[in-house]
Amino acid sequence: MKLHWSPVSPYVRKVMIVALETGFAGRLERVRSVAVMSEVNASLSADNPLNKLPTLVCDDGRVLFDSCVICEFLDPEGILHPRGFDARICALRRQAFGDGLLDLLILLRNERNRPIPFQSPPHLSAWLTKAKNALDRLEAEVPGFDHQGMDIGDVSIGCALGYLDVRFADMAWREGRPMLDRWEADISRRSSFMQTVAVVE
Ligand SMILES: N[C@@H](CCC(=O)N[C@@H](CS)C(=O)NCC(=O)O)C(=O)O
Repeated sequence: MKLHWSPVSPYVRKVMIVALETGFAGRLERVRSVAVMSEVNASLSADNPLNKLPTLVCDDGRVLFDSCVICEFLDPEGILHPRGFDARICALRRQAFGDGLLDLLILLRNERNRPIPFQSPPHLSAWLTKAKNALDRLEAEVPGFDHQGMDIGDVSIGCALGYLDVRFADMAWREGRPMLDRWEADISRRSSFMQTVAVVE
């Protein structure tokens, strides 16, 4: 299976963590692909017209995106995707929470990278406030996390926090959020997280 991959994409990291946890990592042929909002990557777009990472080309020719679909595909036994209804909704909600935070961070980063005269202060301010509100809510939710096992929600939230460390050190997200800080420190000691730490080229 061919995975359009990048060493710094947090959504790709989700997929790699799941693949390592479920035993599929060895079957993935990682192809270094570059995806940015302002350009079209012809070889990536040939597989995925949305031009997004991650994109998985299966051995039977099916092309899967986005990260949620790929993660589910790589977890046929439900190791990280609980089968029971309540546990499943809880895990999927937390996955949406982590992915939603990431979506905000990607928007912020793209806007920050534009030349200053073209940046939109209201958008920057609103996205930053929403990201901080999301982090505050996660801090409040940490006591309710299942601290024994790991599911797809943990993977997604862990990747969002890891991305903050890589791209938004100035946000100092750990300050005033001690429970989330400890939780992230714990999950980032897992082998699958350690093997997929972002590498900024
Ligand atoms: N919801 C998607 C988001 C994927 C995404 O936005 N990936 C970024 C890279 S980190 C991307 O491909 N950006 C290029 C673009 O939006 O054109 C997922 O979970 O896979």
